Amino acid sequence: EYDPIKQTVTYPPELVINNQNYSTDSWTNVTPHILSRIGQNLHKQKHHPLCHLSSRLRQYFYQQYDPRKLSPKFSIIDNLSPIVTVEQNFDSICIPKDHVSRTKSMNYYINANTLLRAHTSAHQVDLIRSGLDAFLCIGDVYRRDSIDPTHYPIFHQCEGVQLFNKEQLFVDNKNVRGETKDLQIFAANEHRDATKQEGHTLEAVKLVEASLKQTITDLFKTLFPDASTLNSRWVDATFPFTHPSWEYEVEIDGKWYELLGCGIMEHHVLENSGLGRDHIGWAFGLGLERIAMIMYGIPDIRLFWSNDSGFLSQFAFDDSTRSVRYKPISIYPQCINDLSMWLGKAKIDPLDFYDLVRTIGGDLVEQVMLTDEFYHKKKDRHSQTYRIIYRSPDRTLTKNEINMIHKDIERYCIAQFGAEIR
Ligand code: FA5
Ligand code: MG
Repeated sequence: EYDPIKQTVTYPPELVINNQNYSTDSWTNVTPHILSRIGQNLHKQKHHPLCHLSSRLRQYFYQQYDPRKLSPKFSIIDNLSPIVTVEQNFDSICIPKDHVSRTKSMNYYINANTLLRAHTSAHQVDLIRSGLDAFLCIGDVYRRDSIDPTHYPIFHQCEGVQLFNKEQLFVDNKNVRGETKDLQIFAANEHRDATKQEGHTLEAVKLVEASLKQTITDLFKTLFPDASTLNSRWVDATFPFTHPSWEYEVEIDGKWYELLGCGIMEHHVLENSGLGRDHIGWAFGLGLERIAMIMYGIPDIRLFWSNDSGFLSQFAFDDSTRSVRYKPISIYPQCINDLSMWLGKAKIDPLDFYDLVRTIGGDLVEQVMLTDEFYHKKKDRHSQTYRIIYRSPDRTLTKNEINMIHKDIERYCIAQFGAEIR
């Protein structure tokens, strides 16, 4: 039996996922709601908007040919299992042992060693090891996160990586005798600063940066043909596995949206992949939902999981480059319910509360916020108020239906936290 709060007490000793057995332990925190979505592979479901977008990414990158191999330069991998090791998701790409992104409160762990990948970067090292020097890796990723119209605990990413050796990088920088021998990717005395890693020459870094930014900018021009109206910008960023790093943002209706993170790959990642001091490369990771929402005008991230024909039928066409705008069938009303409660000496971790609400309310929950929190000295008790906004993405909910869910949430809070509803 699943108990969203005292998860460890009630997990069976083993979970069976995709016919594989995984032992559970004190790290286990995957929820049934999440497990039920493994294997749905929206990015491969015919006519699904995420599948149309995947096809467009594929088409864009397949245009580039490797003149020596007479085959597309980029390999495209979209079928890797989302169940990965801690080594793959974090260690292999140099995420420090004490980094916050590793915590139970941010991830869905199956056990202390195994989790649902939090990003497609988990596969960088394996794919480079397998011999690839240019690839896309597309798949579902899982994170415990806030609840609102642009965040969902499962979304899809596309990782892109391109590596260059000296000949590939300096191909347009030959001297009059057709040689590149005076140019180097690596030099002994180079130190790390804001513009580059230790050991890298600035000229190599700048060429890779230009290739990365050119690729991304041109990709978005292709995805949004009327991009003259689309403002974009590069924002400096930090990732443990790239340096320097950037985020790419676009402006829609006066708001800036982050579409991807990217940068020059940390040389240690290439070393972990078995490469020596002869390659440099770029990597990016973009969110498919964010782009599809802009491309099709889809207002709510939960719609991607809708089985409603009113949604899916709007994408039932074969030509993925077709430009369509999503038309809401009608606007369904929101229903706002507050839950105020007295707790004991311990507060509820909002992330635990979000999981609880998502587990009980499923996709009928649009947004959850902690709206008030205080400590009453005399009573020696904490108080928390959460606002839960219910709305179905594709139908009108009845009052009764919402009340039943809301009452269930209250019951859990009473049973598990000794909460007293105010
Ligand atoms: C990453 O996941 C890095 N692995 C990206 C990367 C790859 C950087 C390679 C450098 C090199 P981030 O957590 O920012 O970074 O997520 C990347 C993109 O995924 C975001 O820009 C956004 O488009 C999307 N994304 C992130 N969180 C969510 C969410 N909760 N819901 C929907 N999309 C999301
Ligand atoms: Mg980010």
